[in-house]
Amino acid sequence: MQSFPHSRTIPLDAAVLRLLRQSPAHPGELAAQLGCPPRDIFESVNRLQDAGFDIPLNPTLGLQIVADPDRLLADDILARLENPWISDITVYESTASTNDLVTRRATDGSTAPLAILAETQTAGRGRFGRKWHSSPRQGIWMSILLRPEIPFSQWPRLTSTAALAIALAIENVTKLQTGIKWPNDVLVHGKKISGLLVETGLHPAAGAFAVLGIGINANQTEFPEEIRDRASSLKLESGKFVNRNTLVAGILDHIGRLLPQMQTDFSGVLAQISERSTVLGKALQLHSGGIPIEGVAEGLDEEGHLLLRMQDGALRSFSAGEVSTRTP
Ligand code: BT5
Repeated sequence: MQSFPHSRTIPLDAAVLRLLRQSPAHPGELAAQLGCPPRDIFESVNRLQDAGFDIPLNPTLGLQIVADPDRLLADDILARLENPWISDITVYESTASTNDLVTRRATDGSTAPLAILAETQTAGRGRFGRKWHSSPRQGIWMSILLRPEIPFSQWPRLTSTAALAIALAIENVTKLQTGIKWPNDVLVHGKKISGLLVETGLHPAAGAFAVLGIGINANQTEFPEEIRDRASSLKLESGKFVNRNTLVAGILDHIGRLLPQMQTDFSGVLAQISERSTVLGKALQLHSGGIPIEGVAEGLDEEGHLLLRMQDGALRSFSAGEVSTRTP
């Protein structure tokens, strides 16, 4: 069995899952590896079986994971993380909005990075108070508490950085090509798979915080009438069921890697976004409250703002809004 340096920085059940994913093992081997009595391993395996894993004990090979449950599980996400920058992960069966739960943790004074997921949201929201459909057990509805160490004026970088993390994780897990629609959507084959909602707040002692809300359609096979023409899921686009814990771990790994880059080399992040942009070079209408503005998207500036060439030849930069392709 391979060495396992982080084994006890994560909970026992996560550590057991991680070791068993490397290779089947006998309970005694796991106990020795994890520095605990064999009885703890049996109890852990019982808990994992109760959570829906199928882990039979083969007399020759030992314990082996033969089936994973289709449930979001904090231990399974932790077991799959390669970058242990985040360790506080909680999964709820149902909540109004995971952004609200994380905001509450932040206003209660939590400082460490943490993530909250729910199998469904009863009042999931998008930008401008719009509804976000969060069907039970088919998607990823997740919010992350972050305190970026950059000036507050640069915090909008978070939205683009998270969009890139989602795009990269989707590409790794599904092999699909992704598009990033400025500023906060990830598309596959032109349809919306994922949306981002970044909200900020202030705690008197702990300071400013950001709540990064991520919605991803993973395994839906149908959508409500009002979004059917624009929305899709990874399963519909790839034809394959997606293990959501694998995708969550992939997103968290990419976020953990990209956050430092966002602080020191944001142009490197932007270059990867530009490669995937679905708007650059296109004639667009931008809605940001008030009269829609028309122009051609020429690029992203150093803060990720959209640069639009106006009809009078001027180049203007926009930090937020909703874009649609202009029909002549
Ligand atoms: C977004 O807003 O795209 C941000 C969505 C963020 C959702 C996450 S889930 C976890 C966390 N908790 C929350 O309560 N929210 C965050 P926006 O760009 O405003 O897009 C909203 C629009 O997308 C809606 O008006 C619909 O047209 C469409 N839409 C709604 N649900 C969708 C879905 N599941 N898939 C694709 N499009 C959807």
